[in-house]
Amino acid sequence: MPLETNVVWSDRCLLHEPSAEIWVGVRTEATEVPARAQAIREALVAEGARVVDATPHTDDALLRVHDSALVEYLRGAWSEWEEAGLPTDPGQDRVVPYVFAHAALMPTGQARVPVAVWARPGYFAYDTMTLVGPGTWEAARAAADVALTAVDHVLAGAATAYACTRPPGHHVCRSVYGGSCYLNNAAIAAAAFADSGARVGVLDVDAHHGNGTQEVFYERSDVLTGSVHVDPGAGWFPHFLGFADEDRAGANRNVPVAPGTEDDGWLTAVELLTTWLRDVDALVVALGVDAAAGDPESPLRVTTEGYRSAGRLVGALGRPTVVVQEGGYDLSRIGELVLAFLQGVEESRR
Ligand code: SP5
Ligand code: ZN
Repeated sequence: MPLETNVVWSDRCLLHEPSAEIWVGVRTEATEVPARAQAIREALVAEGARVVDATPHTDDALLRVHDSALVEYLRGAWSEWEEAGLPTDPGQDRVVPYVFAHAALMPTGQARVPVAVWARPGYFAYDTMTLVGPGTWEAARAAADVALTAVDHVLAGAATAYACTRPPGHHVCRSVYGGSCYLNNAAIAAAAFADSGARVGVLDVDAHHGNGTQEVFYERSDVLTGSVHVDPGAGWFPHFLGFADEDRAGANRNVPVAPGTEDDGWLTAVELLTTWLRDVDALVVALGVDAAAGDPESPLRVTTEGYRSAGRLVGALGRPTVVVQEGGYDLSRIGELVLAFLQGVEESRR
């Protein structure tokens, strides 16, 4: 039986080429590469999925989630870097911070955006791994359109839509970016649903805590955010966030799991969150498949069948659902993992 869920796509998402990640000061090979999206698309098309192009949306939808200063910075970051000559002197071909606007520097107030082009990224980025190059803005902006188009499909009556977003988004806060992410696609989708009057749930199954989505909706009771992820207390990104005690007004739920967790433990956590989200009107799934065994960026050991079961739990909620792609870095497995999840969703809807 062919996959019924439409794949929302934009070729522009391929334009971001991070080239590297600066990790502990060392330039290491990038993992969040364009081939990820192509591998997913191929696997879904091979199962008969229909690919639909994203339609343009205005910046208004982005500004429901992000500070305009962040959006404007990202829009111009590459060109101001290039115009300042930094690609030739000192020879850095990607925008990368060297100083950071650490909160403890500013006991009496907010930092100013620095005037030096080389200092500006440290106001908006919170790590050195998330590089900006010539195509980064166009790709990130296209990914937001992909997520918003998927919401349109569901609001028009589709049970589920899959947003093949890249670069990913769930580590981006209202005003700062990081974690290989630039705009928070899942949060933008959730805010669009909420604007239609729905009470929204975000279920984040990426191997890493969805810290950006948590921060964006922390003060909002109309959007519930739940995340299952490898325990930051065991030494994993995003390190500062993702602990179980971050729930405030009952609108956020974190379920950290130990490194090495397999299907049973992970699915117990997923089910705890789907049960918690059972009364929402609409659901956004932040679908990272980096929790899979063998993924280079996480120590979790979920199988393809585990992702299928997670999809079944989501489908069983019977809610209008937008699935937004997040992480997943094993190019040989990423397609089958996403496919299994989407098949699981469809199976329990039948
Ligand atoms: C969207 C998403 O899954 N972002 C996760 C980013 C987590 N990156 C943490 C990187 C930690 C160091 N990785 C070492 C490999 C060097 N390339
Ligand atoms: Zn991840």
